[in-house]
Amino acid sequence: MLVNGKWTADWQPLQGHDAQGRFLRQASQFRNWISPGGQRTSAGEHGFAAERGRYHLYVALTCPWASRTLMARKLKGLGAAISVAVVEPAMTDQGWRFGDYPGANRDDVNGATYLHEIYTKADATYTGRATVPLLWDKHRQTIVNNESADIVRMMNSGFGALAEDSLDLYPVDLGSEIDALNDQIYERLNNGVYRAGFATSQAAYQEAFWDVFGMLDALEDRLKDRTFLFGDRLTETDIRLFVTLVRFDVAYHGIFKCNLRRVSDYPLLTKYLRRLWSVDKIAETVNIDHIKRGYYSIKVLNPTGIVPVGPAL
Ligand SMILES: N[C@@H](CCC(=O)N[C@@H](CS)C(=O)NCC(=O)O)C(=O)O
Repeated sequence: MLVNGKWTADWQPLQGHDAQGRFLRQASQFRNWISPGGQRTSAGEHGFAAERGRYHLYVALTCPWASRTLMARKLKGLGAAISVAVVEPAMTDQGWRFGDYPGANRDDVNGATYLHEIYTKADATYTGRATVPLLWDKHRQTIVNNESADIVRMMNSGFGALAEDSLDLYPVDLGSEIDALNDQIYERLNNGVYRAGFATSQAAYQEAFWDVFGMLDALEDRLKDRTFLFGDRLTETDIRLFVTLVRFDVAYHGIFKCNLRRVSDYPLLTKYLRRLWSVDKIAETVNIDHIKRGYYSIKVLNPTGIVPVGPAL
């Protein structure tokens, strides 16, 4: 991670732990907001106006949080307005790296080799992890935001006429229900798998493990009579669930020891996953090779770096 703008030690996936061995995630630090007129909205500085070609999104295809933002970009028709760069899937000892791995890019916008260079370009004294997703402003030469939940909402409503308006990922009438279900899915499933995978005590692992499968069971039940989580309308909550489901059998079941069941053992979740996969352009945001290679390159969990061949999909 970066400490006062300097890269320190080797990259470690372990972000932090409490006294019981529970995994703790770092809070995102850049929280500015893009809006049609550039006026300050809920957070951050003034002056990030929605303009075609001005913003650049850095992602890893292995990363579920980054993939949320890629999905929102596609669904909101912002592909031409917001450019993207993809880092290589395998973690290096200096974190995410740009390069020539198939499906990855060089950094044409900032000419960086490692993602952490972009954090220090924005803030020469930054202390924290150099995470994806990261939304960069080419005009002001700084980071707009590095929190995927914010970026998804910005893509939904911050780009005005540049975005597709036939799809509203956060309809006003569902706002509080979406927030409540997002919280449950985040805690028990999206981050639950990480809490299981990075636990450093048996008790913390088991606590997370049962959260994960309790949530999957509850979602299987919820989907009995619905196309999407809130009925016929696809919302941001579907995006947030999809990114975890699509990684589950190929990564979390193995490397994070979430192995009571696979998603493919849940008939309705499997149908739901296929349904979303076939929604226009969503499949383009998924790269199973990057997902497997990325997770299985986490040395503390897999010292040999061997990537499993299966499962058959
Ligand atoms: N709160 C962030 C979390 C992002 C995050 O943890 N990204 C991971 C990849 S899945 C990362 O870049 N980790 C690098 C590191 O921790 O050094 C978000 O949702 O945007």
